[in-house]
Amino acid sequence: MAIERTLTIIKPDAAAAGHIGEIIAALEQAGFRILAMKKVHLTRAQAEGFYHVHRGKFFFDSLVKFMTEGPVVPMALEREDAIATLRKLMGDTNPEKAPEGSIRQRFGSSIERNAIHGSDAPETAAFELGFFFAKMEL
Ligand code: 3AN
Repeated sequence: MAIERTLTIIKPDAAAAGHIGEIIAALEQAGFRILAMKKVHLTRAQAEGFYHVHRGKFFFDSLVKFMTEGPVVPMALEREDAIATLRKLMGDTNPEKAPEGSIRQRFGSSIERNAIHGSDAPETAAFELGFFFAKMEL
């Protein structure tokens, strides 16, 4: 397996609830190296741009509202098989279906307010890393 990069975001629910440290600890314990990290409060236009693939879906407006309600913590992560490993560590989109011990099971409260984002494929990882970080930051 090759070393890969992926983008994660600690979402506004988990950031506001004081779970940033615990989520970073879980990521580091799982072998992820943090290449870059920031704390930002997204504008509506930025959240719409980040989630452009979901435009038109019934949950789009609500998702954008949620993602702009408070600061988020995007991070560029690196490890072997990073994309699939992070998705496994996060658990199902719906925290009720996420395995015991996964980040969404521990910190998520609904299918929308699910604590963490992780890129789902190499192409999306490339887009999402570039959305938050300049080349010289990585
Ligand atoms: P994932 O984050 O697990 O890849 P996506 O990409 O299908 O899930 O959805 C992006 C985000 O949209 C989710 N993290 C969640 O916050 C929200 N979302 C997805 N499906 C729903 C839904 N059925 N109802 C409300 N929000 C949803």
